[in-house]
This record gives sequence, C-alpha cells and structure tokens, in this order.
Amino acid sequence: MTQPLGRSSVPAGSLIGAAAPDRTGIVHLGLGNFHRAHGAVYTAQAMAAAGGDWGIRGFAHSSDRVVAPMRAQDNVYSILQLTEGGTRAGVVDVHRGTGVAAQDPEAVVAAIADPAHRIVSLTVSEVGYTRDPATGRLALDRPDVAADLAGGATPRTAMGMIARGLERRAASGEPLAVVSCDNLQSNGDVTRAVVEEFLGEAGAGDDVLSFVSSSVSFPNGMVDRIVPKTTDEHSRRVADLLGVTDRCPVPAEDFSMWVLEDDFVGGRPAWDLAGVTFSTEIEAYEMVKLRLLNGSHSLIAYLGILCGAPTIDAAWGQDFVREAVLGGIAHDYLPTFTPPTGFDCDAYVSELDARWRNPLIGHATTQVGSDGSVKLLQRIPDAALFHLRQGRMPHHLALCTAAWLACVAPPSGFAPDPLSERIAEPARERLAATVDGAVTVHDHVRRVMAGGFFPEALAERDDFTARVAELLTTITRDGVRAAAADVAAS
Ligand code: CS2
Repeated sequence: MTQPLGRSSVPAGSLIGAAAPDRTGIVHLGLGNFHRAHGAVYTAQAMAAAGGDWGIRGFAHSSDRVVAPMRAQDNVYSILQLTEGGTRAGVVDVHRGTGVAAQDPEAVVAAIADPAHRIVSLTVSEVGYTRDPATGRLALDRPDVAADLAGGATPRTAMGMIARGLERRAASGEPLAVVSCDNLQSNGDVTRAVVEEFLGEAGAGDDVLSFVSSSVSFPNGMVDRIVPKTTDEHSRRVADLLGVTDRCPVPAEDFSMWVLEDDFVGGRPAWDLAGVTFSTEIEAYEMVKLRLLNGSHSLIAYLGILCGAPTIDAAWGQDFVREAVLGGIAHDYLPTFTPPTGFDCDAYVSELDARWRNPLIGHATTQVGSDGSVKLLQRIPDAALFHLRQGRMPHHLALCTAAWLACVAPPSGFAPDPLSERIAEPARERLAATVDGAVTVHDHVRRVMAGGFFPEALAERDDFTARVAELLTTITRDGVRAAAADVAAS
C-alpha cells in the first residue's frame, strides 16, 4: 500500500520546477490533462528560475473528475512522461485552489476581476470558443450563448465568463492578459473578437469596452504536447516510479513546445527561462502546428477508425495511412504557408513520425477524432481554399472530410467500424437531420456543405464537394484503403 500523494508526501527530488507560493497570479479555465502537462509545467519551471507570485487558480469546466482528486491531494499531481528510452515521473505543485466553473460561475467571474490576477489562461478546446462555423463569429443562436448574454452574473460559457469578469474588472482598470492555449489559428485575436462581440451584444458600457481595448491583451500563441487520457495503468506506473498513489496523474510525451507573442500587459512568469519561445512570427508557427500536426492527426484518426485502429500509433503503423498523411503534408499543407525564419520543416516532420509512432502514448484515435465539426475548421478550409483558388484539388483534405463524414454522418446503408461510436461529435444530431432523406452520396455531401458546417467560401466550391462525394462513395463501396489509393494516384 503506497502513501497518497499530497504536499507533504512529494517524493524527494521529484518536484518539477518550483512549488508555487500561496498567492495566485493566474486564473486558468479548463483544468484538463493538456493544461496540467503544458502551461502548468512551464509555470512551475519559470518560478524555479525566477520566482514570482504565479500560483494558478484553476477551474474545470463542468465536471469534478479532475478537481475532486486534485483537492484530495492538495492540488498536487504527477506527470508520467512516456518515452521509449525510459518512462519517468515528476510532481507539479503550482495550483493554489481549484473549482468547477459550472458549479460556481460567480467564483470564476470574481477571480478574473481580482486585480491580484494578471493572466487568465485558457484550454477550453476549440468547442469552448462558441463560434458559428460558417462565419467564425460568436454563435448568437446557441442556447448557452443566448442565456449568457441575457443572464448577467452567472455565465455558463467560457467566453461569457471572461466577458463578465472583464466587465467587473473594468472598475479597477488593472491590466490583464488573456492567453488562449487552444489549437485555433490566431487564437488570441479570435478570443478578443469573440469576447468583444459578447460585450457589445450584452450592452456593455463604453468604459468597459475601452478598458478591454486598452488594458487587456490577448497574445497569440502556439501550443504543442501530445497528452492522452489518464488510465488506471498510469496511476500504477506512478506508484511504481514514485512510491505514492496519485489519483489524477497526467500521461504525456516528452516533446513540449509553446511559442508566444510577448504581450502580457500585467506581467508574466519568466516562461522564457523555462523553454517558451517568444516570437513575432506566431502566425507562421501556428500554421506549422495546426496544419502539419493537427491536420494530419485528424486524417490519421479518421482513416484509423475506419480500419479499426484504436490508437494513433496503430493507425500510423498502417502503410496506407502513412502514405496518405505524408502525401497530405507534401501536397496539401506544406505549399500553403511560409514557415518561421530558420524553421526546419523536414526535421519537424521527422519528429512527428517519431511522436506518432510512440507505442507508449496510447492516444485514442477516437479522442483525436472527437469534435471534428469544430476542429476541422482549423485544419481544412483555409488550406483547401488556397489550392482551389489556384485551380488545384487538395485531394488529401477532401479525403479527410470524406473520412470524417463516413465516421460521424455515414450515408445510409454504410456502417463504419464500431469504434466510430466512441467519437464525441457535438454536431452528430444536426448532421443526421441535415442528411436525412439524401438520395445519393453526392446529395448527402452537398447537404452538409450547404448546411452551415463549413465557411461559405468552401461550401460554394462544387468541385471540392464533388471530390469529397467521390471519395465518400469509394469508402462506402470499396473501403477506406481504396479511397486512399485513389488519392495516392491523383
Ligand atoms: C489533437 C491535439 O485531439 C486533437 O485534435 O490533434 O489534441 C494534439 O494532440 C495536440 O494539439 C498536440 O499538441
């Protein structure tokens, strides 16, 4: 029987970075595994290098799945680094207060308004930005957004919480940086736009709007670390390595990257001393990451699910998946952007190969395949339009779209691998209603494209719709390998 992990039982030599002081300087929304293995770790390391009152007050969105065990162990948890050269474990101790936003939204609003806090960071996933897929603007027709706009002090959405918190903070005028750590292109600009739109719609006064435009910064950033879900096996490994029982360890790969715009109006931890890159070329870094890693990840996931591969490494082990993904990188992604100065894309792609191949990660294809209706918006339309406007068909992006539909909105008569039932897709019902009664696969795809699931500029491209329909037909008739072979031959 091992001892439970807590502040008084952190094994000697296992602390990652420094323990935070009791004062909190950061409010974090989205207390999932990614934040706990990424921003929290950089913050612990920054405090080890240069000190500072950067304890984190963390809020989970709606579940106490992480908060309950964290509280029971003084908000301390371990990171289990899954490397083929040897798995290691270390302990992070930077959270000073955790809660569940949905249970106490007022606590979140008050924390954002508290002048002691100088940064609000977010890992609320692409879904948490509550945007309309066709326009990219705040989705005013969503019931939760509408309720937050009407409802005053008890918002339910992340954007509503930030807006209400800033509204209250305007009274003190204390500067604050809101830093998105989600996989969105121009994530800071997007957050600012959605929050300002919320405030405008909610009838905020000029004093609030001018406070937000002059004293609140929204730095853009690129985040990267592959972090799967925690299983009991991870807790057992931690017990073996550290000799303590951790009820909420975070498994993670050893690779980690964070590139930020240095625009923190209220100050920031010395993240630069902890390995964070500060750059003025954020957009280029975002393109590298969102297209080469995330875009490819979606293709691996959907092709993998359609051939029954439960994990990314199992899918990546299939020759046809690797060929399709490497073809997509070379033909559909790399030509669409200029990498940051001095950045070696070939080395990045080789490293991706090693990361996706790592058998210890066990990253579920259905986890990566979840929320496709929101994630694919970052991964497909802009790159696809780049090619379509030049008269070239982005076959691999069409394949990814077709494979996604085959998994979450299959044409009638086609039953994808049962794995696909484990995909959490918020648009599943709307997609089913949209395609209901479609007479052909082409009609099926046309209805989705016209149904507000993609930006208009892509929805209008009949040539793209036709290619997606062809590939979806091949998937349903001859299987996913045949569709990939068709793309390889195109
Ligand atoms: C993945 C990402 O689930 C997904 O959509 O593509 O979570 C990916 O693992 C991270 O962005 C890696 O940094």
